[in-house]
Amino acid sequence: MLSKPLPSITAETLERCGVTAALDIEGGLPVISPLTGERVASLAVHSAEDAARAIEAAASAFRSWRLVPAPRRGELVRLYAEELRKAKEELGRMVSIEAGKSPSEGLGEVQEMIDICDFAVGLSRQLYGLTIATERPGHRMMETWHPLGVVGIITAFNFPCAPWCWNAALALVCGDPVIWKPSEKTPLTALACQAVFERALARFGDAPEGLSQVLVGGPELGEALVDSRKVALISATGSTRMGRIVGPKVAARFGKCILELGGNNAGIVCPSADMDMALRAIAFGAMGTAGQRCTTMRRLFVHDSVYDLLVPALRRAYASVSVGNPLESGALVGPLIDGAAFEGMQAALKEAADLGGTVHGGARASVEGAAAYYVKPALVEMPEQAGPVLRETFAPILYVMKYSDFDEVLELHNAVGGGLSSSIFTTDLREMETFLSARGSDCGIANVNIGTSGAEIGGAFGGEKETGGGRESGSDAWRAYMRRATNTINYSSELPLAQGVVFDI
Ligand code: UN1
Repeated sequence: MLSKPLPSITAETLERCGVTAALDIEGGLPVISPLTGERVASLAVHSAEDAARAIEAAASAFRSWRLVPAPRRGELVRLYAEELRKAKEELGRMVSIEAGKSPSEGLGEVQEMIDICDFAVGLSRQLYGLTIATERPGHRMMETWHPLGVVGIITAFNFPCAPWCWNAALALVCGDPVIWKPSEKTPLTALACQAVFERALARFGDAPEGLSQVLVGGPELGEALVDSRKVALISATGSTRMGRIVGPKVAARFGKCILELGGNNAGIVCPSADMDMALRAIAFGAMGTAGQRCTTMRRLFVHDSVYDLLVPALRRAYASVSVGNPLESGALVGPLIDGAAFEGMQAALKEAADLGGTVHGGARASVEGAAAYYVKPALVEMPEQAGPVLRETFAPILYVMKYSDFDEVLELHNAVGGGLSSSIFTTDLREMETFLSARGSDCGIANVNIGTSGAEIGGAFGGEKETGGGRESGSDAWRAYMRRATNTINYSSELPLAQGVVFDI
């Protein structure tokens, strides 16, 4: 059991990352570790004026950073990846302290940062535009990609650092300064990432001031970014509720947005599935990170011919999974972020029971005392997809339903607001390909024989519908951080007009 050593663990860990901020500001922003429910720091917060100054500094950094050749910009990100490798353990620990993740998941999140940096370094030599066949003789048509401007990055508590880096690493090689507004619940990890970034900056040498900044504080700082015409792109990770506010505000000023919002991710278990594999994938997808990933598996459709094989095994896995302080005990399931998350979970379970659901688990597990919220993950057998099953509750609840017809289950699968991640467990080629086809999963991520969570960096990450439509990290996600210009050059001595138009003067 932990006997209050957290604040010193926090201070030492932050010091090793190079964070110099005072951790005990009277009346400052309280930072609570969900591991114990205790306050580990109290931080000075930025004001709206600070945010305005940060935006000015970033705008001025943009004027010079956009002129630095992209491969040289990539060098800064390469140095950051080196520093991240050195600081991996400390940063992983910060993630565990602030977000309650297991050491392995905390380190995994830092690994995602390293991976996106490596990806971005390669990209810094591949910001390709097309050369396009033109209908006019003696002409050449091409497109070029230019830096876009200041990028405002808003992130959520559940992934306190990786989503920032997915954006920052690409933005920086694309020529854009970044301003980060982390979740109020996880500002320490952000300060630690920034301190490690400053080590890379010092080695790089001649980067402009204000290239990467962090704003610590409440929603008014995010609003300052959202409302500023000097912020060309807002990349926001969080709830659909947040996205409904951010999206229209940025659109009203014709700014650009990458929205990575909630999901209501499902798995389908078909008769031919490898049941042992499905069981393990579902267990990680639904219970991992205490159900607090945007990609967490929240709904499961099991074919009625295998229901009585899989569901009892799942129930056993749910009953036996270790819940506890993962830094102390090696438990696989850590705490919920706070009391409000616990209340939300209990309300959803009650609603599910009222609709005829059979709830297994879900009760509070008293691991660390009154202010820490550990729960047994809940498996809920539902008669149909209704009520809370249609919503994202950010907690470890898996709603399980029977299906008999494949076409029907595809309809049910897509009949929710979220469109982030999905998976099918089958060895039947037709089912597999149909799930991945135009009439299959409508999500941004569709997997076969793996769970819904744990996406890797090379692929574009994000989803459709109420997930917001944004794509980050891999594939051609970089294009969102640049502006495209189409250039037509006439190297002839004639002036032919396109579409054969004649205009002789
Ligand atoms: C999130 O929860 O916001 O696919 C991101 C995953 C991680 C990212 C989750 N790579 O689970």
